[in-house]
Amino acid sequence: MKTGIIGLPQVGKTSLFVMLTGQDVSQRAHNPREAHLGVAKVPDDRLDRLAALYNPKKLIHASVEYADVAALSQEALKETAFAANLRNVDALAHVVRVFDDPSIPHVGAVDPLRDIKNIDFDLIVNDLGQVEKRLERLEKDLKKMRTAELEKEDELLKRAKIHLETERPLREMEMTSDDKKRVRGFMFLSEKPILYVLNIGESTSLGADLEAAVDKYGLQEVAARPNTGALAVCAKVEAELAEMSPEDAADFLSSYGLTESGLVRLIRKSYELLGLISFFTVGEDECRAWTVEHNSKAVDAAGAIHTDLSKHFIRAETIHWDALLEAGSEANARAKGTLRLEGKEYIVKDGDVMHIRHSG
Ligand SMILES: Nc1nc2c(ncn2[C@@H]2O[C@H](COP(=O)(O)OP(=O)(O)OP(=O)(O)O)[C@@H](O)[C@H]2O)c(=O)[nH]1
Ligand SMILES: [Mg+2]
Repeated sequence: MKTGIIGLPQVGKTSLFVMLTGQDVSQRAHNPREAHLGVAKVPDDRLDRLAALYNPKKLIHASVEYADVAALSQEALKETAFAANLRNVDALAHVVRVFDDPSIPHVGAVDPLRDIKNIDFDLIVNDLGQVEKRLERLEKDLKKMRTAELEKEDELLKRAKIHLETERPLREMEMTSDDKKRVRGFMFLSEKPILYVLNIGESTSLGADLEAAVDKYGLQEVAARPNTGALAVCAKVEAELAEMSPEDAADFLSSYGLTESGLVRLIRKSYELLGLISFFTVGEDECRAWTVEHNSKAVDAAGAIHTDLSKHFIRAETIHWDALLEAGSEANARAKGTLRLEGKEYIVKDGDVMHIRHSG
């Protein structure tokens, strides 16, 4: 999974990127048209606790890729390299300025809703340009030859055009899975699921402020739209957290009335937004988290590990992570009957531990 970090100038995009990936970008000469690319480990307490049981040689968390691009504007989007960096991501994280700091200029007073509308507008205009170009081409092609497929595409893009012209992003347009396949090649920017990340200032009541931020800035309605989410983080505090030992970080968090870092909340929200879940494989060699889509079957989960495993799938020994911890070992769980054998069609649950039996 790859997420593109977007936003207006100087809102904290790179700060967020550094907090997520732990990558030091300060020393790198940064061509503003090139993206910083980095990988964030998906923190998962469940996996850590399973690892404590197995003491494996390797512990592998799931990971998410992030691209930190230059500030977004209609002009920037016209540049092929800039737009290309964003087209190939699965989701967008739009960093919105809330923190108050007179030394860091902003487009005006702090107004998250205005900034959200403006950036969404730029994405919409870019998509509209693409749709219009394709429709012109289609009109010519349809004069030469009418095929059912071309007509369907024409109809869909006309509907998309009307939708975009009313300043609504494509992520809010109803599309069947066939429709989605038809437009996949365009990699429309306003179609991508989006998470609005409010970057709020430091305060002594940070825990409460983070929780209240979405309501306070009137984003409840926006956040409830299809394929959209919102949450608040404090990039400044997160940057400090990133440099601490786990024990110090826990103390530091609780001094702000927090139990989790913004990083954990942000990644969880992204998973929710993209409809993703995690399952685990465990053993003395390796404990590992895998990412699959919500409602995946056991055979698809096997395929996420290796295509051969889905081909030669027999059964999946399955147990929920907490039941395994409670039993203390797979043997105990088997004796208790909490370790089950599931078939290909079993719908994997978030937090399942699976061992795929195969004939390959
Ligand atoms: N006071 C305060 N300053 C912040 C916060 N987050 C980021 N900043 C500062 O804002 C400035 C811009 O931060 P960046 O992370 O570089 O922002 P950016 O969006 O990547 O900026 P561009 O790439 O230039 O558009 C830096 O000086 C940061 O230290 C915050 O929560 N509070
Ligand atoms: Mg930056």
